[in-house]
Amino acid sequence: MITSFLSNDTICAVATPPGMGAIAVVRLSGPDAHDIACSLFYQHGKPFPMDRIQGHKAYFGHIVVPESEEILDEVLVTFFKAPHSFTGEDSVEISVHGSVFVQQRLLELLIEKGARMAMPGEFTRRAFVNRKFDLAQAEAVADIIASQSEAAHRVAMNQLKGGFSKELQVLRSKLLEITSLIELELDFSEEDVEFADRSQLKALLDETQHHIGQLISSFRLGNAIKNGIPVAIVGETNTGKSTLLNALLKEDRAIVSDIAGTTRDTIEEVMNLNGTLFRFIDTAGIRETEETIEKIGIERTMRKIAEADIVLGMIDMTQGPQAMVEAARFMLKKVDLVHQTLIFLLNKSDLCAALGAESVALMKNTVCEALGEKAGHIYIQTISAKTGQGLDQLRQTLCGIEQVMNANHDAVLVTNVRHFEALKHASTSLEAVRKGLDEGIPTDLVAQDLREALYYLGSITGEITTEEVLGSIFGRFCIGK
Ligand SMILES: Nc1nc2c(ncn2[C@@H]2O[C@H](COP(=O)(O)OP(=O)(O)OP(=O)(O)O)[C@@H](O)[C@H]2O)c(=O)[nH]1
Ligand SMILES: [Mg+2]
Repeated sequence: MITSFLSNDTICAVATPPGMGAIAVVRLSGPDAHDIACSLFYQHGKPFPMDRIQGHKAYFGHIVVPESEEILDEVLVTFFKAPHSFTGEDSVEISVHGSVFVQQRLLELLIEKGARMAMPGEFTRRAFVNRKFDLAQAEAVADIIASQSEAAHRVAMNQLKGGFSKELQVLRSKLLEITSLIELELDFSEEDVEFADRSQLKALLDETQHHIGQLISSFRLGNAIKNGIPVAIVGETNTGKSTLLNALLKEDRAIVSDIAGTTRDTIEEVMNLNGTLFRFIDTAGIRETEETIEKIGIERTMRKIAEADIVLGMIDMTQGPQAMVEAARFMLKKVDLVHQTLIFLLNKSDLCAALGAESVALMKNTVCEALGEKAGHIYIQTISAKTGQGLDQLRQTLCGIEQVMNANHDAVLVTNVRHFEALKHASTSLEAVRKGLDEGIPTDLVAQDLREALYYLGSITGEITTEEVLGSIFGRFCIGK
């Protein structure tokens, strides 16, 4: 039987992670939550009377199996009265000892008394339905649970507190203002008169478009904070890219060999450095090849270079100056220095320590020749991925770059792909509005594009939404959340 998400029955689930722990929390929410809990919760050998329930208060007692009157566990029960709960419904949290048996048995008892097992995300979904928060905030709950770094947590927390939703409200009211100006024209369209002040309309439109544009461009940083700043390790074959990935991770993640073309596919691993997530991407070495699979791997390398915020350009110092210069020139052409940071890593310093300073100078010259003034944005370091020489300095450089990237951290950041897509759609619709106004397209058609923009903004906070969207968002939550 498929139970509707919107049904108004009482649901239960274990809210703590699966398995054994010191304690576990079983959650109950819905119209019968208090009734069901009181039928199992005893104090001083007697069922806890419903009329003694006070919201936000924890009571110590026992869960008693009704037929046998056996005590299942010593528990702490916290009651919440609607609407003052996470879900907005009457709710109960029962803290039991963390035995898997106790958790399971308690769930069975709750179900016997009329509750039903919650589906993934159903508690949060009820909170959304009861307007405890909007959809963007509900998604922030999932992000907080998943956050692996201080920065990711901070961004998610800001979204939960409504920072992003407020921003959207501002945009929405601007769009409504534009709509009302356009509708004024529509009302008088019979008389073929342009009533609205077109310059005011266009200025408002540009302002809104600029605001949306800022949110769209914040996604690159928002996404980097949430999923790790993408750092692509690229270079010719056998330069030591996989050795570097393994050294940074301190584990043998990627296969290392002296055969050129060992890495075929990209390998990604996330690592927390000083509270910041970095997503290191080891790539297939770049060389001329006719081999089909290796070619696909190299194409993928090129895509990963484009997606990265930081590119680690690996160069094998033992190759000699000519090859080094060529490799550096190749990478300088591939990296977009406006949006990306390039770090040249001159590897295998253990084999030619004496050449270190000379190699760095050679790279500096090459970079200066290619870029002139802009050369300052490029880092050059010698390392030995094998012995670990220079890795600490590399970590420091990465953290330093992250600090610069995060300098304007107070701004609201878009971190969610769904929001990013919706904003891009809204922006396209607004572009059409602007074009329509410029080209004198009939006002009712322009109004249609405007409604579309409003629709996309509304879809972010869930004012306008479909069952399918809700299902896919809440389905990704775990049971009990
Ligand atoms: N001496 C020395 N050898 C290294 C160093 N880094 C890598 N190597 C060796 O260089 C060879 C190639 O290393 P990999 O890490 O597989 O190189 P790669 O760049 O991933 O190569 P592909 O995957 O083929 O593109 C291996 O034999 C490594 O042991 C280093 O710092 N010093
Ligand atoms: Mg490799």
